Amino acid sequence: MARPSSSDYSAEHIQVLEGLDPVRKRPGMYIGSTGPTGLHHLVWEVVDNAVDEAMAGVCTRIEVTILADGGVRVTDNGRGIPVDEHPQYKGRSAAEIVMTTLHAGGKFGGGGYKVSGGLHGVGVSVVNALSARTVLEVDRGGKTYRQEYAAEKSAKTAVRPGVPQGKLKVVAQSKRGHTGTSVTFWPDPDVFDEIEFRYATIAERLQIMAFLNRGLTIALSDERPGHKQSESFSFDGGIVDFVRHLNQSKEPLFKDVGYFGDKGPEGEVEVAWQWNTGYHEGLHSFANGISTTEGGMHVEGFRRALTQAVNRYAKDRNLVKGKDAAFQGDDVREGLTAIVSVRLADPQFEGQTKGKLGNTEIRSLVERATNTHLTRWLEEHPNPAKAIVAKASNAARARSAAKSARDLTRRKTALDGVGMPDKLADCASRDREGAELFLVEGDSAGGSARDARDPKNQAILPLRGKILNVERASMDKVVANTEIQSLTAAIGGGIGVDFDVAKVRYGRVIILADADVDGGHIRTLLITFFYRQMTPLVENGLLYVAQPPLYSVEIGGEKQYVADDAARLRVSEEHPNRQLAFARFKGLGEMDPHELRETCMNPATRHLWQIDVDQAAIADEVLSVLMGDDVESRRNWIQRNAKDARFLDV
Ligand code: 0RA
Repeated sequence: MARPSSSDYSAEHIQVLEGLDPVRKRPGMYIGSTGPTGLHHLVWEVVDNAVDEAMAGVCTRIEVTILADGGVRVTDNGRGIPVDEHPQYKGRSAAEIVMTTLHAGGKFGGGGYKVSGGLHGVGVSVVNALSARTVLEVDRGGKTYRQEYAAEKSAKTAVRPGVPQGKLKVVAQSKRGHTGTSVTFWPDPDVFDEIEFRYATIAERLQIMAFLNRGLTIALSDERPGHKQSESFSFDGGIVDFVRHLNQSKEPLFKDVGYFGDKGPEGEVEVAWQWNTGYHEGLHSFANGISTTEGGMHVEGFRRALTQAVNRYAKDRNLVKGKDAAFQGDDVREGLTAIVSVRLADPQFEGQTKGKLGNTEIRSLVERATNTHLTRWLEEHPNPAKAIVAKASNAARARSAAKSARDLTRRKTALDGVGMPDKLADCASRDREGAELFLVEGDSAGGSARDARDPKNQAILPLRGKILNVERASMDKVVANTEIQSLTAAIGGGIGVDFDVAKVRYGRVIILADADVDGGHIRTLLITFFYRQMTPLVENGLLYVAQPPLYSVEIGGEKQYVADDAARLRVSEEHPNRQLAFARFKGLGEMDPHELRETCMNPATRHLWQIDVDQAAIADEVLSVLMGDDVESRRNWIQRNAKDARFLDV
């Protein structure tokens, strides 16, 4: 994947030219959407171009600025876009061609400027096409060049995107020996649903880019009034620092972070790893700096070699006994945090969200390299190696214990109704569509809920206290927990890898917990449980949270329910001339059946939140990452990251 030296590049390499109209007509084809994701793609596109320069070894610093007027500037100290006249276009500079023609960007023919993948690498011209105004500045050959572009709109003709407002001109002498490119753009409000950039979104991505490109400095600053902030990312350890960062809030199993880098004709691979004492696999993979959330060939190669290397190590040293001694992949990866980053010339992104790397040749490269380097690392790090083997042994034991426990639950629930938990007050109807299961905190609230329900189609299962934090427990403990067993039996679809959403006995599973902080914690625990152990239940939209009010108040002889303190404030403001007497509910158990029915159970009057996968992931994150932090920073995190997660109320 070696790239030609900078002298190989010049204007004649730029090829395949097409105007910008198609981008304007179908923006989604080029940037995915015209929502916030697409808007931020504009930034990624320009930054990717700058990072390409860094990968070529000719750029050390990238600055991203969100300007006070809402535009974004990306400046790098790379070679600068070529400014000489383009051979096919007399009188037009190569830079102008790069900015105003499709597929001309950093992409060159056979001679090979590196091609980024997926939605990226479409070229900086796409950014120009979707901006109201763009300014290019290039430092090269001792001079500073500048050209401006604009979307020209008139009543008579269709919009003409990215039209040069004059030629590329020398505007100054550049600083001695300095080269680089600066692209400033103002997204066109006629294209995007909204044009407000999110600092946190940009910061998160720039940090990942800095992790993936060791030694590169990426600075971000926000100059918008009321948003003023800045930070700079630079990691001498690269993905080793990335792994440390991910394991920061966890308990590492040993202090070393393993690392290797290797290359072959297929491309380059870098891997870093460390285990923590938890039970989840945190494997993050990238291809050409783009996150491959669905995995792919690089991940397959790594997993296969990892399982083999650890098994070989354990067997050679007689660390495992018995005939079924071999670890499965899952056993070895329990508690693993790892980064797999590959670079290749022609990445094929596949799968539903184009998040899966399809290049088979990269699988053998990663597998071969992992086998060699990880095997050596295990030999050279005997204490970490023994800790990894011990952890995998425990995982294997837990896996078989969990399987027996699951088999037991399955036998118990094999016949309809038989083996249902004693405390389940089931509903009469066996029509799954209309049937609802309420999970209620505590026996006393369970009693109230039973009185308030419609026994035809509403079932009640009281749960005692806080259920296990599935983030902190191994699978065998999860399956052995009695509350989880009743839950699993009542729902009827099994648990974990065996879960079958077609067997679920209810059309809705509704979490009903108090409106206070403890209730919030119970909701978070339960949502995380469903997210981890009954994922399709969440994916199919069967999980809900009921929102019991915190107050009731009498206004003009009519009783109103008030969800929370914010709502209480609103109600007070709506009735400035009245002294309102808000009565606070201490808990669900204190509501009379009528109140409980009206607010949580009667479909005509209750308020339910449907929990989708994104929201469930937030709950999961709260438990896995943030439980050590104080309530205030957890709230801030949720506010920044969740669309709406008031139901968590941590
Ligand atoms: C085409 C050719 C070369 C560099 C670039 C484009 C380039 C594009 C962008 C966009 C943002 N920053 C950029 N930096 C470089 C090769 C340059 C050479 O031959 O010296």
